[in-house]
Amino acid sequence: MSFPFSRPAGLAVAIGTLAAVGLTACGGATHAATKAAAATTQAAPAAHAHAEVPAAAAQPAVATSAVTIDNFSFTPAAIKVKAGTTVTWTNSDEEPHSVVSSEEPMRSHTLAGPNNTFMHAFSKPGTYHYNCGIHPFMHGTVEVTA
Ligand SMILES: [Cu+2]
Repeated sequence: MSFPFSRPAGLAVAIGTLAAVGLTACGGATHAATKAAAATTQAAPAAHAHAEVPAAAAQPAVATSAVTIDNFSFTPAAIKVKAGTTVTWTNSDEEPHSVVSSEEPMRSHTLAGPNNTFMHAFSKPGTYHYNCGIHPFMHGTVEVTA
């Protein structure tokens, strides 16, 4: 690209004119859409990161004695009960699951179909981790308070 101006002032005018032309040419819907797309692209990773923070954080234990197994997860994953409470797990999935723990010795039958509940009484205070014996990636905890 060459400018038919010899003086710096003329060059500045030419650049200013080109910039104005560029803005004008870009001033339509296409430019607005590009800006919107750029804004969306920048906002998306931030929103994604924000969404991951609560999921990664440990969830507070819910005061309940009923755990539902749904979509390959124990819900709530962390519960809190008083010592002596009997906790009931109910499998709402089509898939069979079980409840197994070595910290609080318990091993349920396979929860499936009409035989889809398991009950276990927790007598000693402590925090007990358990998992599904069929899907070890399914975790839960029972916090037993005095
Ligand atoms: Cu399972």
